Amino acid sequence: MKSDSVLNLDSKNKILSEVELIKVVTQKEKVVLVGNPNVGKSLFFNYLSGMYVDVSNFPGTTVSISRCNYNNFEVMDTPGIYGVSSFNDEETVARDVILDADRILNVVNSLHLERDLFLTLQLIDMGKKVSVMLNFSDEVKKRNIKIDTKKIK
Ligand SMILES: Nc1nc2c(ncn2[C@@H]2O[C@H](COP(=O)(O)OP(=O)(O)OP(=O)(O)O)[C@@H](O)[C@H]2O)c(=O)[nH]1
Ligand SMILES: [Mg+2]
Repeated sequence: MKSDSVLNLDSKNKILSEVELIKVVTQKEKVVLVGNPNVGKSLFFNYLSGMYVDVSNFPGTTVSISRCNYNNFEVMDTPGIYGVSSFNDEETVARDVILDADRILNVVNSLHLERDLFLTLQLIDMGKKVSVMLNFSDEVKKRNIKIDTKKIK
């Protein structure tokens, strides 16, 4: 064997740590849009994605999941759900995608906070990082409703 093809332990470790570093740099953070039906998840997803969207059925189901890249994030759009208790295919798929996510962007309809925050509590209980996006702010403004966002935190 030629001497230049033999690596000592130090060089092997150096290469391995560089591979790990490359993995960290290239792996995008997975952000998943989650929320009740018709809260505006896809509208926001379309805004982020521009053109390049990959839509595929979740394995073994007819439920479709859309993916796109946005800056350093891989963003996924999920079907609308009221809970994550695997009551139907949509909930099962959403739960699996959530479990694999780094961060959840929970879209809520600000006019239906009492209904929508039920799912928010379930998401927080799953132990994920959850950010809540208060959508339908135009309707809130029109109706002169004031939301105390500090209380939601
Ligand atoms: N007025 C108003 N309408 C909105 C807003 N966001 C979304 N919509 C409308 O709400 C409807 C549903 O939006 P989608 O983006 O399809 O909602 P979704 O959460 O993806 O729905 P599902 O995938 O069926 O769960 C559409 O007609 C949107 O144009 C908003 O902030 N204000
Ligand atoms: Mg949608």
